[in-house]
Amino acid sequence: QISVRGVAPLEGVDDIKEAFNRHLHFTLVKDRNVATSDDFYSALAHTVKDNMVGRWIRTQQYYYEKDPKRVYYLSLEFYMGRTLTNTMVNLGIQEQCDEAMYQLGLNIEELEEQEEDAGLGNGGLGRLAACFLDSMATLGLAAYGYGIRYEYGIFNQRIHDGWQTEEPDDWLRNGCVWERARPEYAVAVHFFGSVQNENGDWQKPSKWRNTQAVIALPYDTPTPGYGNNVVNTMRLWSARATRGFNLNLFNTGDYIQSVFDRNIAENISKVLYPNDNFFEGKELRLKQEYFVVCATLQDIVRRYKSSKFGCRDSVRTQFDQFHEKVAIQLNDTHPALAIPELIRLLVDVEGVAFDQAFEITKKTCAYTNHTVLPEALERWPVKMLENMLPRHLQIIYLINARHLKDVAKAFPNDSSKLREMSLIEEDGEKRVNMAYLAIVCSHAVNGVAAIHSQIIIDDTFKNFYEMSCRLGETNKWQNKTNGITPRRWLLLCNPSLSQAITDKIGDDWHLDLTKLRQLEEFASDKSFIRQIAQIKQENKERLASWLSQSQGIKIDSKAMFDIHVKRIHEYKRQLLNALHMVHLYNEIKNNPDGDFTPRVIMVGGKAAPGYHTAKKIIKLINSIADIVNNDPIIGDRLKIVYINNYRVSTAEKVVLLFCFSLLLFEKVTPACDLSEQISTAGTEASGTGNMKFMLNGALTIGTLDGANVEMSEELGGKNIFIFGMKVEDVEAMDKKGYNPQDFYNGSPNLRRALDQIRAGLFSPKQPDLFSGFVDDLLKWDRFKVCADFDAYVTCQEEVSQLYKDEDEWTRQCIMNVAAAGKFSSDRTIHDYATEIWGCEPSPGQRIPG
Ligand code: 26R
Repeated sequence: QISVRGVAPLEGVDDIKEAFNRHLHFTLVKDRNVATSDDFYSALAHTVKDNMVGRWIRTQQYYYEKDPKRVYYLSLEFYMGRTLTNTMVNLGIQEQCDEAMYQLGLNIEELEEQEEDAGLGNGGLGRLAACFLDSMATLGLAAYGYGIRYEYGIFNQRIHDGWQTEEPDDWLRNGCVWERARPEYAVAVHFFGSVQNENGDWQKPSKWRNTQAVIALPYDTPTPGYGNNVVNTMRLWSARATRGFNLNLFNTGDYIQSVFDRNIAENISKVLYPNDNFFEGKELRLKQEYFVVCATLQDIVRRYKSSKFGCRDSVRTQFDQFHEKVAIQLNDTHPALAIPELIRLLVDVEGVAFDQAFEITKKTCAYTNHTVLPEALERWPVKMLENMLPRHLQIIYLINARHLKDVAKAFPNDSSKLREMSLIEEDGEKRVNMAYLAIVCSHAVNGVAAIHSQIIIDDTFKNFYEMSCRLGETNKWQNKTNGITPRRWLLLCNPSLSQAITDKIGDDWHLDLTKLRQLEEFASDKSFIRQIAQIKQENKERLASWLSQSQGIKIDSKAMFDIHVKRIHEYKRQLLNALHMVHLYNEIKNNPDGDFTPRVIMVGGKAAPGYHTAKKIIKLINSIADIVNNDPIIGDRLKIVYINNYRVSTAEKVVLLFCFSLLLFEKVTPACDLSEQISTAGTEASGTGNMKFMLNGALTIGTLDGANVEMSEELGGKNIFIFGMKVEDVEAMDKKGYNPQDFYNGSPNLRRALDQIRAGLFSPKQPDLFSGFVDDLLKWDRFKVCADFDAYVTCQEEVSQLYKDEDEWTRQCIMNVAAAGKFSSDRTIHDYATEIWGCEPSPGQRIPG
């Protein structure tokens, strides 16, 4: 037996062993005989954390002395996943730890598996925030992530009889090694109550009275940069009842009840809302949004005031330079209450005039939009705001009054614009449009891929873009194409591919991913092709054996791994994939001796608990899997074909739907042959899974949507399977009037598949289970699954053809890795820093010490 990651430099190994043993003894109070795997994990995690705290303190001291502009990334979600391996990688101590554990007779990979996922996010938006923290530290920015320390993260998915069920994610059950409570920085957050304005003037400093207070207790987690000694902070707030919470009950004698009622306050940070792309308008969610914003802004202002000017020790009292020291990035509108809250602090607490407070706020804040689906846009009822945040509603009205004057200036003689662009929507229940609020009070607004940023200005926020143009607001509307951190999404999750790349081009790509272009030179090199193919094969075998061990699923690792993992949503069109499965099934059944390319189709992802259609899609895919995988005729015949034909012509299609988690995402990424990115053009803002697969040497089948467009550009339009309607085609079709029935009638393959599903072929015990579903699809088909079906099938046939030519397939995989450089979140963050935040990244510059 050798340690898993090869020979380690021996310096440091003894120290690590010693620290590990010390933690096992003193921190965990265990000896080797009674210690569990979890104890060993914790001892190692503490040891690794110890290696970081010196850098963490020094980084913060360094910021205090240098007083650079601070960047605040405000987000309701941080989808961090596991921390141990990532920390070892970024600190450069992975091999030493590995060797130390080996010398102690422990398997480090087993210990790594003990760590809980920090699943404080739903999907793309939350994981993007996590990648950004890595890149901000790596680029040496004085940055902070601010969010909520949910006691329960994204639910754990279970599949019962093909249906999704949800289980609470009790991720803090065994404690969290990485976080540190900071009670000395706790602050109060107020809700409800009423406002007293001076002379009834809302613009004047006002008093917000008779509120209910909740304590926000911060927990800090270090976020290390890669190889530069920088360690930034992610500060997550946890809700605590105040000492006197519901003391009136106490006074009336019900002490026990008053203690119970502390839960009302503490529920604020209890659980992450599992909605992705759907606005529900729940009061507790609004409380969460204000809670994080209010606590964070108090922290930001405190830090601004206490920082030094140059070398003088005086404390800042003026706010005209606030925006030169503070940049606040709003991760979608979820933290958009930061805007009225900052204005409130400036006006009511710091005594700044309203107009100046507005200007400071606008120069400080910037807003990123992550979705154009109308049902995902936050529109809070005025009634709810009036009740919970009366002062903020006043401030929003003041902002709106200012804004509408500007609208009138920009669009003279067009009163319809006043109604269309008001922050307050008046049709039906009065609501505040949070995106409009964020746009009006930000100096920069950006989309997350080129096509998405274009759609925003052409369509979603057309009026606001037009107004900016007329008022001469240049550089307000921007694009910042998303990225992923190459540390977690290549170095950490795919060590063998990383090593093969480094052997060819050196390791500069760790910090400059565009260096991967140099691989193009080797793309046709036969021995490199064989090496890369071999690595992919080993990754697939690793996934296959993991699936068989942990989920009891047996698959053929030689088959094409066709992978579709992301949140389940109609716009992402898992249904299109499902129809393709049925089509393949039919093709094999009709021609059992045909020469099919074996595939393992894996679909994974969570549906929002209340999203019935998405849950039905999960059930449908599992139902198809049941039939395909267990078809008594086909199944046996496939086996016979496989054996009889001596592997010349095999046909085995396996469909899997597994319980999805971020961990699983990390496991499937290196093993993917074909990445499914098949949303209706114009619906996926960017996508980031697409980038992860590309970087790990998968080919993509996708529509010209989100970042797929730029992936295709980077590839020069080659080595990627693009199919289906473009945004223009979708628009034209909507104009003309789309009728899915036409496609049903025009496509025998589609008709056959839909008829089979409708008739219950895949739900024999409940033949009408999917009939309503199919009927609805043929009536509306909002995301044009039927319209793209034939193009998808044809494109998949090309994929199957190419897969038969292993060398050519692998050459194209290498070209994909080589073209993935643009999609590093280091590039994304560099652009945010220079074009929005106004601060200089210092990549490669180490913090002294
Ligand atoms: C509850 C409601 C307000 C809500 C809406 C939307 C909650 C969460 C979301 C998540 C959305 C905004 C999201 O995750 N969007 C994704 O952002 C990714 C990162 O920019 C993109 O890559 C992806 O295309 C987009 O869907």
